[in-house]
Amino acid sequence: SNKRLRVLVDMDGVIADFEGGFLKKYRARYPNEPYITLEDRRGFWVSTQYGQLRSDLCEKAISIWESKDFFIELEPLPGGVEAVKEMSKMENTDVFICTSPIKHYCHCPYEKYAWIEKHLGYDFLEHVILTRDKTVVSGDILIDDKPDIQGVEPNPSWEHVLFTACHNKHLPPSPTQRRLLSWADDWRGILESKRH
Ligand code: UMP
Repeated sequence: SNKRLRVLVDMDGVIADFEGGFLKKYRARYPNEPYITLEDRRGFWVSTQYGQLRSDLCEKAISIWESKDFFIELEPLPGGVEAVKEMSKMENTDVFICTSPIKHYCHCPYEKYAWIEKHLGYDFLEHVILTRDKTVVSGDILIDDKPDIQGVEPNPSWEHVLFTACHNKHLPPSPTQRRLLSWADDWRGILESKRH
């Protein structure tokens, strides 16, 4: 077919190192508190696992990503920015960054735009979708590290390709959910498969 392909790429845990940035700033701010290594991370919600470690650590974890400069200072994940630039230059391909801001909105939405401008360039701001509900966004593929993506639309148009992260790498393989192990994995092949 000659239809254009629309690719939605998540930000935190896919092109921006949320988990690494969190752990570094948590340990710096709370040097005497226990923490969870990236190797021991389980479950999408960092705050939930910290709350299970000790109940007061849930709000201490949240205080980290609610702080000014948390999102803008996240490091790019290996190969992510390069992959997004490459796919956006491909013929018949439209790429959007599709990311959920936290509800503590004073820094996060601004810093997400600033991160995109810094790493992908000013023109890429035309290709940013901030939404708390990705099911209402239409696309052919959504590359996202969250295992269960739900919202008001029960049948989203996109195929969710699970991007491997420290918190999801132990999940049993699903017969219905394809994975991208990293940006060194065959993302070009996944895009190609959706053009047929
Ligand atoms: N987030 C939380 N709590 C957590 C972990 C992440 O609120 O324990 C935030 C960070 C991101 C958002 O803003 O959730 C996840 O966005 P997506 O990766 O689903 O786009």
